Amino acid sequence: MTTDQTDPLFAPARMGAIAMQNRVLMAPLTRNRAQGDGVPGDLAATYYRQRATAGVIIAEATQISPMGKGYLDTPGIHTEQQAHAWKKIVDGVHAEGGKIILQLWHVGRISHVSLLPDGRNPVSSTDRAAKSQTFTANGFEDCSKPDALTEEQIKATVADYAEAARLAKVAGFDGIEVHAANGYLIDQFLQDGVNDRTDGYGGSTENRMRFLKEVLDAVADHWPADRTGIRLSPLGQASDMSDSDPEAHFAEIYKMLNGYNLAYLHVVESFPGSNADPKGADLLKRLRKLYDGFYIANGGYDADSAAKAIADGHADAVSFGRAFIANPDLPRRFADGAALNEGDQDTFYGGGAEGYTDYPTLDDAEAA
Ligand code: 8OZ
Repeated sequence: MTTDQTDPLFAPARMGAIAMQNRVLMAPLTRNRAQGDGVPGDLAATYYRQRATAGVIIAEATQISPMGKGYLDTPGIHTEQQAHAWKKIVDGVHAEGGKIILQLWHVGRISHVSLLPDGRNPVSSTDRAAKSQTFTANGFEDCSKPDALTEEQIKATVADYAEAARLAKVAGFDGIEVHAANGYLIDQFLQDGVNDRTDGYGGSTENRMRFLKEVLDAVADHWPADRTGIRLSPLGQASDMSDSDPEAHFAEIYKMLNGYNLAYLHVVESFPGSNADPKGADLLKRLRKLYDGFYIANGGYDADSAAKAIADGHADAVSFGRAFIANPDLPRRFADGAALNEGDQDTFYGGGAEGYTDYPTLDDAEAA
């Protein structure tokens, strides 16, 4: 790899009001190292600060309410204490000249009664259980059967998004990303493989988009559109997700999003362990042409293919997950054509500093 080939990755860019030093973004990564009360710890501050050379960091999925939690030890953004802990993380990234966005998350039915307040059932668009598993104090367990949200509970959940957005502002983030991908609550409304409602939130594309639109309108109470992004996974089958006609459905969603003038659309294009289906890649390219704004591609890219996607006009930036876990200085490694550290899967989820804050930079490796 010559430096020239990766030049597109290092052209400065702006998405909405957020300026970035390069187009190598850090994808949101669930690491399960928060405390039981959803307060991110000091190690998280070190971890994110080490990765501040990313064009922008999109911090890990963070539950907007106690009912939005679906895995052990994920962080939250629904208490002042959590916001305060996040502020320390944000300040550290800013001190290094970096940018950091918070991903707002509600898992919906991808949860387990043991993780929820008073052992309550998870909530969803449906009362059908996900054929999927989640990670609890007892290891992997089947997802619990959910209750379908009533219209009143939908309103309260939308209000939870607004309050979480307010707290993200208190924490000083550069922006927020609404997590509408990967089979979680918003996706459970969007896609008809799950959404079986017969009220105004089910059936037509217009109805299935309603919850998402209400969430986007609610977070707009606290954040301008040009600091708000969204993540979608039109072809994702994670967490028992599917749609009968993803191309037609997501075409309408992308066009609807044009009207919001968001900072960006972030698309999970492929998934670790799944073989890239060329038909899927074509579909995603056709969909992308319908979106007018800044587009972040994610999944299965390396430096070369990311630079090519930008040069070809498919993407404006590319986010990297696994590569950023193991390479805190990933943009520099791409620029230098340097070798990458390999990530250790055993320490992806849960644990302490090992596999979290101890991956060496090129400078560390030279000094050693
Ligand atoms: C991996 C493990 C747990 C959660 C996602 C938030 O897929 C996640 C997630 C990923 O968006």
